[in-house]
Amino acid sequence: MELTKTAFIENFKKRLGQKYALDVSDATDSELYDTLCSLVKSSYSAIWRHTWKDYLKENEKQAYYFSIEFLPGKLLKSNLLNMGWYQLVVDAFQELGLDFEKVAAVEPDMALGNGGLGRLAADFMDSLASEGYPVNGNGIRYKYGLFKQRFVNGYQVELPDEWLKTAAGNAWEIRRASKAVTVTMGGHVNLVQENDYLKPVYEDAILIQAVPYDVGMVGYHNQHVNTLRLWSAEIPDEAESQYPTIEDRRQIEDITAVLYPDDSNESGRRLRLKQEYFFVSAGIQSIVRHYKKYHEALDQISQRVAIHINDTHPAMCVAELMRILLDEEHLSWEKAWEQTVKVMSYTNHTIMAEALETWDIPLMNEIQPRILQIIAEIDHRFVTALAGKTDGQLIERTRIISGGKVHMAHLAIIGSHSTNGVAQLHTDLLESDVLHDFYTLYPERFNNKTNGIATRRWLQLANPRLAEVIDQTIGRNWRQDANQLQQLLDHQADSQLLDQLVQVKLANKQRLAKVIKQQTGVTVNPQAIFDVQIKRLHAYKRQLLNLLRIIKLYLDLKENPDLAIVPRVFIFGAKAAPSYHYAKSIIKCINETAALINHDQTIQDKLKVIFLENYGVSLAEQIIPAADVSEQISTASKEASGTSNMKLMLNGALTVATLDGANIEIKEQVGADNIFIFGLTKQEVYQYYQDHSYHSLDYYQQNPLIHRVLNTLVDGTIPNISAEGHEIFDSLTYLNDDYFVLRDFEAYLRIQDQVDETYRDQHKWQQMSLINIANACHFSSDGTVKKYASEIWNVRSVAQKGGVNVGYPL
Ligand code: T68
Repeated sequence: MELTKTAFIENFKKRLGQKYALDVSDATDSELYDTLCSLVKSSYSAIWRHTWKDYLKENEKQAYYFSIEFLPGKLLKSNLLNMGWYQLVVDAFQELGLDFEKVAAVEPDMALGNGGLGRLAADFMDSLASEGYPVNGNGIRYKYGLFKQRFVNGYQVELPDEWLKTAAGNAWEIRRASKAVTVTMGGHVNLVQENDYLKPVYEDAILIQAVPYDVGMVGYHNQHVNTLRLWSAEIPDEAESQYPTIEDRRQIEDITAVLYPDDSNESGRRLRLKQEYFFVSAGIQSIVRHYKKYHEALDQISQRVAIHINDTHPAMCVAELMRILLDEEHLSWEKAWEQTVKVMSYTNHTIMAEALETWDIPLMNEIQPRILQIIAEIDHRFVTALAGKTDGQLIERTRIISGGKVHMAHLAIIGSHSTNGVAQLHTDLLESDVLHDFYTLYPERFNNKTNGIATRRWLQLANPRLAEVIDQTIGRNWRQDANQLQQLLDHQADSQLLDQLVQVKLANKQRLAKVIKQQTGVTVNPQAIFDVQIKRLHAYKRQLLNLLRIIKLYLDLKENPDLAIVPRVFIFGAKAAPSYHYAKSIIKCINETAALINHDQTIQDKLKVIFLENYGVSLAEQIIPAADVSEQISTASKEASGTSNMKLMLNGALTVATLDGANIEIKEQVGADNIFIFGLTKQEVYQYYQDHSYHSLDYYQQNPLIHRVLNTLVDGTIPNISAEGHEIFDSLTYLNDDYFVLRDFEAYLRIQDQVDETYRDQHKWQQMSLINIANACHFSSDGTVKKYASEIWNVRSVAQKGGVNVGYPL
């Protein structure tokens, strides 16, 4: 049916009647939400079916993105936008006398990820569908998403995220019991000769039913819907009797119960390894089953299938595909290996050594003995092939099994044809340092794919005011093709446009000010600079550097209340891993500093510090459009890429940055004059590592300003932080300040003075802001996924971009 407002309203009322036997005026927000989702789903479902049937008809090569995390946030608005329904539905709701925003707010965030890695996977899914690529996601349907964060007396408290228990929790998923597969874990395995191959015989193994829940990934105006397949662990019907007690059953169901809340440091937990094998095995089995339905030759599978290993968590994909090709399909080792390497590709997201995953051999053996056997054989063949040809030490350093552990990154690199970093500097560091040995073995496998962000969510949806001003300036084509944003560069002298940017920012700041008031009770002045640092709480990201500067400003103002500073509202959003003690101490210190400053009458509006609870996708959508300053201040070399840096620039914030991760590429795009760069470079950091010449205690003892600021942590100036203050003080002084906070402090102060000075010249500021918005198109994930598709997976786009109106029918 043609999509008109009248038709929509008629259908909406009809569906509400069918589902709930209610009129619009009697329905709750939850019922209205559910009805709307149901209409949306019916519309895209027919297209969804065609999308994958067309893949088959055309014999398309498909790629599968394996990620232990996907962090989509809410999907209603994004689906409406991509379907071309958004404005129509808003108008229709208005006509019905309904509050669209209130109804949309019913949806819980789908928070099946920790941070950047999971959000990147979600932006990629949006871009892959919108660019018409035959690429599906494969992950875990956690019953509990990332914990909810509350502050109690300034401390982080974690609460469970029971997203599936809300009425609206599972509006988008389709449970596909018919596509379930069985995952085998534990027990023992013996190889028995049968005909001309060895057959594995499992003893005492546990059978787990993996049930897929599919979520449609709706492309932007192109009638293309991909699948995000999330697996849930259940007890197989035929094995019910094997699990008589609740405890037995729980052991199975626990596999997909909780998302591990650690963004980098989770240390060898048995359940985590089970999760990894569970979704890997389920995903690969279902891919092979699907492939076999339509193709015969498994020795050609790499021509039709690509599998992407997002960080090392799915690295067992290599061994699981080998297992199936060998044990179930009876390919020779050589043929199976050749195909596996061609199918697999891997992205590394961190250079932090402590975050590189390893597992104890006995644990791996306990979880899946056959997989350990296969990994051991891969390792053995790797060593044998290199023996005598290259330096023995290098072989020892690169082999998969050593020191009693299985090295997952080694498995991923050796078992795939492509290893990429997520920003140029990060890839350079992988090649020259962290993975240098592998780079000497396989230079051709290494490549860079700088991260990107979905401009649909992070501009069109999050910042409709800015989107409209852009429409008025350069037309609407940028909504299809983010590169068009560059046309904004022709309008730098358009003072009317610059004024409009001021108005947009102000309106967004007023909106955020309301959220702040509601959540914290603090009134902030929208005329002040909104200075934003939003990301996981981690020592290397240096929220502390920001905090020390805030303390310095506070001391300055106490000393000289008339000091003319540009008023600032410092806004933090960050969750700390529950086990990350130091990060939690930093949260406490920020919260206590905030309480001190916000309640000090003498400070007035000059300084406010706001730490918003429970940072996540939905909160980011409110904060980012309101930001003037973007804090990207990690120690050089530590942040693989960063993506909030890209989202904030897209929304016109100016970046204060170290030369780390993608900040370097942002600087290259906007030019050194349109970004505030400070601090140690990667070379300088590495030099310090080499010559050990950094002594942070000297900075405390010899620099009076640093002395004075650090003392506030331990002398009672900031109340209620006696333990945490000392802990942080010690880390920065006696423990030699791992992340060079004191070393970069003065440079940071200086660059922030420049920020103030620039802000005073609003014309200049808005020009810089415009240049940032225009150049953010270089960081559109549409562009990033195109490179993955052509340079790594070798898949092609099958849907034409829709032109203006390939919307979705009613
Ligand atoms: C981030 N990593 C990088 N990890 O830190 C960030 N880790 O620089 C980059 O922009 C982003 O990945 C995307 O490439 C993470 O977010 C995790 O969340 C994580 C989760 C589980 C285990 C390890």
